[in-house]
Amino acid sequence: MTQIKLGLGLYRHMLTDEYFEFARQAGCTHLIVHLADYYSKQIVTATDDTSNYGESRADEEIWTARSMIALQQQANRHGLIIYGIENFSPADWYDVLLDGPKREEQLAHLKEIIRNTGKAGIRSFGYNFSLAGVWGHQKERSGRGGAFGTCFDSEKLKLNAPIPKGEIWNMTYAKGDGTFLEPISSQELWDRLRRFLMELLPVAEEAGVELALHPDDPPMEGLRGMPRLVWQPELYQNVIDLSDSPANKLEFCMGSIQEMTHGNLYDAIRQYGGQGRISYVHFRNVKGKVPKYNEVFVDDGDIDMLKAMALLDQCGFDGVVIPDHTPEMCCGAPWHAGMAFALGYMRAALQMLDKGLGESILRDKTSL
Ligand SMILES: [Mn+2]
Repeated sequence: MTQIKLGLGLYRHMLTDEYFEFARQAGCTHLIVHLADYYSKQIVTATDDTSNYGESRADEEIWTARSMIALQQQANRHGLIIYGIENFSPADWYDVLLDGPKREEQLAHLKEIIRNTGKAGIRSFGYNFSLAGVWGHQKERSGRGGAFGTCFDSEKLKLNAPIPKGEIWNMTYAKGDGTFLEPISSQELWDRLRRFLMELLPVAEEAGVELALHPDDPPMEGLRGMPRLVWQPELYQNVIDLSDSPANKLEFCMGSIQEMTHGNLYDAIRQYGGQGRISYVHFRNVKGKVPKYNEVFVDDGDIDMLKAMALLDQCGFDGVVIPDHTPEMCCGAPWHAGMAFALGYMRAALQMLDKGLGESILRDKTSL
């Protein structure tokens, strides 16, 4: 039997009994939840490159042990386990990212959040150490049959549009003064990540929580005048090499890694899965690479997803796979239909592994 677990990612407004029932009905046993308080516009239009996702507000209550334990219990009542939380709220850690005056105070709060995550029996905490964040995506009817999917085309963007002060991760945390963030070097950003991990990893280890880094999405070397950290597959190794703590893990986004121009996804699964460093997986497919790609249905992209799942299993990966974004299907419930389609495919892939078909999938000459 494969130890890989099927999960669904839910945004904060989806943390309700109805969404939990939907996940369980689709065969999920685990959830990855977003608690950060943001109301995302999701997509930045081609011409509107200073628009942001909205406001980020600090919300103490959602991050308390009491609140997280209650959420875990609510999921448990539906036969689900909350496996991970994805993303800090920008309002809670902007000065950790920017090395600003509130860094110490915010680090103390992040440590408290990690301790509470452990108290709620949540194994993983996904984070994205980025200044520009996920930026420049558009949504077009580019999926099979005209489905709405997320696209990236660097030619349609002002790639170096500077980030206004008061904004991080496309979100406003404070009123700006009309000026912009000063560019920093790649080395400076790596140093900020290292200092963040040195502070947080001992706390995470003690709490029984893994800190799992998402690669850059889109995986560009620079964006909005700022460097990026993991924009090629080999750069993930630098993150691992920063600390051998068992809490130092990866939020392995197959889509983002496939979009990178170096290497290939299968070797990345062997390399990082083989080191036991994958905490959980964003199981999504894509056509194309940087500087132009489209996110597509799970069975319709450049990745042989059955091979990817078999490789994860062969590495002994025992964490959760979730669909991540998926094209929306034209119907009364576009998000649900897209997710149900992806989950059905993933469930079939896991059942094939249970039947011992992983080896033959990996031997199959037609696989990529
Ligand atoms: Mn992802």
